Amino acid sequence: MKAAVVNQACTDVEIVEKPIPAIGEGEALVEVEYCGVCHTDLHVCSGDYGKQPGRILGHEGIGIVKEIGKNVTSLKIGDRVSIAWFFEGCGTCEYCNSGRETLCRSVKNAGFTVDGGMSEYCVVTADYAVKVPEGLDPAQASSITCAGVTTYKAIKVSAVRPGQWIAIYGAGGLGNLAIQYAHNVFGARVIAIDLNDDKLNLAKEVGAEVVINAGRENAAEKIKEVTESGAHVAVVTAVSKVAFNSAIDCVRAGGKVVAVGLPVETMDLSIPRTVLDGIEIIGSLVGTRQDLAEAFDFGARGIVTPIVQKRRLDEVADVFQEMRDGKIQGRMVLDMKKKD
Ligand code: 8ID
Ligand code: ZN
Repeated sequence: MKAAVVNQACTDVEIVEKPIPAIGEGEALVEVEYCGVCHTDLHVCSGDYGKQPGRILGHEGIGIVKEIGKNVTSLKIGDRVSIAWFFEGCGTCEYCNSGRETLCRSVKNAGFTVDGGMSEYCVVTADYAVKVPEGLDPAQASSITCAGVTTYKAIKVSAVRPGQWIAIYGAGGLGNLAIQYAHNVFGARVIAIDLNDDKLNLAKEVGAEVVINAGRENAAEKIKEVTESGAHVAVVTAVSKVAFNSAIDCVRAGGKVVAVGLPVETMDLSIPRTVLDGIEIIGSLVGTRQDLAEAFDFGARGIVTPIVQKRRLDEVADVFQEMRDGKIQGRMVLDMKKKD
């Protein structure tokens, strides 16, 4: 089978030929249909969180179960399932047992610590693969498997209420879905901030009430002007500390900043600002299996519609470069069967 892996130098992605993996007890073999390209794949490829040469990338995988191992009761052959960053938890620790399984200290992450979905076949831990509901397009489901669930969860964590202002920094793959969940599911008023006008135009089309190009305007000042005293919450998906710092400045007293983007940098945090204005800064990591099931459901009912474009697996290096260059609208999804 063909697979997209981290190259030996940990500088880029490459396509290699690999044997179809064998499954063990509790596992299933999935024939992958689609796998979205997330900015996290770029970080993994560059060794930003530890070098993983030869690792099969991808954590926005969707495919069909072809084989099940011994003692699998949660899946059957023919089911359509996800291959997500939260690939498996231990199932017994304080995090797994308190609804915070993505923080499990022995977690396995697809496309990082175990082989992921940018491949014609992939092995999943059956009890951790979330089923895709009927009526949800599989290419769109792939984008919800990371971008969708991550932003849905981040907005949940922000506890924004209907009618409140939410600033979403970064209108890329995650940001576009964040806008849709914030507006269509949580009933919030959305301000989208990016550096790219095309992404901001698309942000408007999917529900942003106000858009700000942070390359031309001081985003925090503009947000304070529009909202009178600042946004109630900010969700940062941008891959830059500049955006994190602006997000802290843009929220009103008592506001929350939910950190989602993963640049390898530090943000500046004024202690008086944090204490005197009661600002909360919260990190949010993907979502649980239940969060993913909920995020899928909004997609299946047409309440959010991921914007996806299908590409061939052998175009993966081009897609990575387009992402580095900030040229992608919505999400590029690798289509394992696409030949033209
Ligand atoms: O669980 C998590 N926390 C999680 C899950 C998935 C992805 C975190 N991530 C991380 C990724 O690793 C990455 O660091 O979220 C970040 C965004 O992923 P993405 O949405 O897949 O990336 P993208 O499509 O390239 O979008 C990034 C956007 O940020 C804008 C870019 O123009 C682009 O539209 N941006 C940048 I870069 N700097 C900006 C700035 N200073 C900015 N927008 C506003 N201000
Ligand atoms: Zn991702």
